[in-house]
Amino acid sequence: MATRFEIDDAFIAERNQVAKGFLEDDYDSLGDKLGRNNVNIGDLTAKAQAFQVALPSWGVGTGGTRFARFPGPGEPRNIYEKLEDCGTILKLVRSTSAVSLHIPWDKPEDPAELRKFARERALHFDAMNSNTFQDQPGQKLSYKFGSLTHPDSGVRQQAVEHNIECIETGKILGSKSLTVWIGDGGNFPGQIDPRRALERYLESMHAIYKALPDDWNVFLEHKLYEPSFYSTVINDWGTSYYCARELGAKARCLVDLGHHAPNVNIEMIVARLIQFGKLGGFHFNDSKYGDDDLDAGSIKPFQLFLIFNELVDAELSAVPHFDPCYMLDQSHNVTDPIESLMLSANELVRAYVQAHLVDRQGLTEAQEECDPLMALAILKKAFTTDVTPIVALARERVGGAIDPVATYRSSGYRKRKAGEREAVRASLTGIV
Ligand code: LRH
Ligand code: MN
Repeated sequence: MATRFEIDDAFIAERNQVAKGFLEDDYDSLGDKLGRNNVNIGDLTAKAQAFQVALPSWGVGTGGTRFARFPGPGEPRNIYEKLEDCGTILKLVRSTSAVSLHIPWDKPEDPAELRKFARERALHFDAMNSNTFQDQPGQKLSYKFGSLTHPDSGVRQQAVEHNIECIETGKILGSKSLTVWIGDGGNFPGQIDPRRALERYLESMHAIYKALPDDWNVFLEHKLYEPSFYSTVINDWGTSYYCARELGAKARCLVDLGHHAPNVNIEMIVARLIQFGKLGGFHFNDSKYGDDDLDAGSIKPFQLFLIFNELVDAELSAVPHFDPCYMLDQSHNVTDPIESLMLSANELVRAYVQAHLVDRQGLTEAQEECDPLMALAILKKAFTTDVTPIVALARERVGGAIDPVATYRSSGYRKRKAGEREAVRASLTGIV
């Protein structure tokens, strides 16, 4: 088998020598500045080093829209090449050791072999994602009019069996959770009976829930619209929360940032789900209009910070059973997916570290004394603190790259992969 080109640690260390420049000076002066507010930069750096976010296997290929997809050079053609690219991202940013698979897009012929291949690249598997929003070749019954909520019990049963198959594959891969997002809904008033559809969703989900091992979770992912454009069965967090409660302790809600109407206060939804003990995890991305699946922190970085402000507040106040799964879910239509995923992972680390800078006692006092201006000023002080030296040194100290994109580009990895991987035919439309 042809050797697969990889970026080695020595190359990263050599590039870091070049990039190190004033990083340590910047780090020390930031340390002095934070020290004046009794904030220990070493503790923050350790927190940054410990932060992990899972990569979406479907995110390392070039994404597209219904209009077109413009594949880039050296596209991964199968799950092994996708894991290669995930391994490269991990080497450079060190905060992405888990990969979330999508079935059947990534259905492994030999799950045990895939697990071994991943482990050789220090990767493990996060949530499995089922897919009953597309019809597969040879599939008996179509999901055109729904899946877990379809009027035909045969279609519902087929969709339940697919989810159970995802659990069985996940058990061999070492995954501990299943994410269920369904596009079920209608394009016309009257097409779907909302109450009957939700009853069928719960009936189907109870069957899937029964198949979960004791130490697994199932994440319910709500979405306002698309592919249905009039009504969606699991359209908002309230419906998702109700269902997670109905199903049981192993069922929790997954918040995809792009699945809400414009201007919805997502950090409030996060605070609610934390308080209700049902926050299962996130699909981080960003958006301007709809479910745009843009790079996390690229459009609304303050919203991302406010979400992490709620998460860190819960972490510091030791909310019981608080251990949400962090995943990226993005579509990279015009950038190199590896570069976008690296920068997005760093944006999450940045928001997490900044949220740890919030003067929580001061914030509570401002809230209790009805001093809104001081409350906002305290949040803004943390959000406007440039923590780049912490995020970069946290990477460097665990063997990552100080400047991941510059190191990646100077490695020639993409060009080398283009050589190794025969050109992928430009498919006309759709996500990888
Ligand atoms: C639906 C969604 C879901 C995935 C898919 C790739 O919009 O966010 O999480 O299954 O994207
Ligand atoms: Mn998602």
